Amino acid sequence: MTNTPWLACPNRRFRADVLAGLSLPQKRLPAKYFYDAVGSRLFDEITELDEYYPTRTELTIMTAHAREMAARCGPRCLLIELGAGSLTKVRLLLDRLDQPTAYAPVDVSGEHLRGAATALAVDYPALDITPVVADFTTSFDLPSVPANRRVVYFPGSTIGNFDPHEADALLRRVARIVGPGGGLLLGVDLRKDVTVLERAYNDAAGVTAAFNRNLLVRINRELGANFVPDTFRHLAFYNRDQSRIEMHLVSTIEQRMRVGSATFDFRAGESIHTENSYKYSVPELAARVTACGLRLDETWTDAQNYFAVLYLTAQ
Ligand code: SAH
Ligand code: AVI
Repeated sequence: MTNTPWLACPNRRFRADVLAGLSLPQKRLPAKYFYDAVGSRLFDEITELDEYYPTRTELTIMTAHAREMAARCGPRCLLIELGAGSLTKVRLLLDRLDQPTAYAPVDVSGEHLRGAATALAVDYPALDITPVVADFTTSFDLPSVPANRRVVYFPGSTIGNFDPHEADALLRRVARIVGPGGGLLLGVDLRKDVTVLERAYNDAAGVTAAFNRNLLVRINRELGANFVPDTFRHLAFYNRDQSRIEMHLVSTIEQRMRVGSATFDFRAGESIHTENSYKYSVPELAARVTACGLRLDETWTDAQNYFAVLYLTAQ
């Protein structure tokens, strides 16, 4: 299904990234590793929370404008979704698209993706669905079907989980994948009141905290580590200078942890930086995408200007 070499031996890459990240002066772990089967389920729970406005808001925008979005995609398109998760939002688009030739959802969370694709196939029996288990920042295979246009659907503001220079590289990669005249339908979370932002990542039920700590549970299971997740506190705050929510796991005690044969010392209060979630303004984003070879054709937002969905054309 994919030619991404580390997916043939995913643990080796996971181990190398964890060892490298925990060796940095500010310990860091890549956010993509949140998404094992449990992490994907916890993310789905997050999307249902009152505090987590992005999913609800993007769905409102999609519901109101799916017809216009589908018209932008045009007839007989190959639809490629990045970070596809549970394949929920795309249904609004699929319901309006004019004879899509195929749909290729791409995600690192293999078990979750395959389950979601099977469920989608029941509801869309005529649709050619090719799930692709891959890291979308690397090269991956796509179905070779004739299509009038390739369109990448990249919802959820997952673009915000990449540092700006990585986001630019990803946008350029998308422009290459779809080719000149191809499209990108991009969902992006916008800057807003800090209280609203911080509430979204500090829910009262502790689901986001469990999602954050699950990374340690996964490292224990897959890499033979001995983290005690309860000795790490969930921390999420808005960094105004960088326009991003930062998530950390803060060691509440001084401790030495083992990952395989490597050891890592933690001071009480020392953190592992686990995720950034950048928040953009539409003009800033328009400038970025233009510099990456994409033309902004249309922007849809909600009444509160919390979230935006953009249609872009590769030049
Ligand atoms: N698109 C869904 C899910 C967003 S959660 C929504 O809008 O609700 C982010 C998704 O991106 C997860 O399913 C995760 O597994 C996937 N993901 C994160 N980084 C990835 C990467 N580098 N390559 C492929 N998938 C990735
Ligand atoms: C997938 N991504 C855009 C989510 C976000 O809001 O940054 C992941 C997430 N992290 C904590 N809550 C949700």
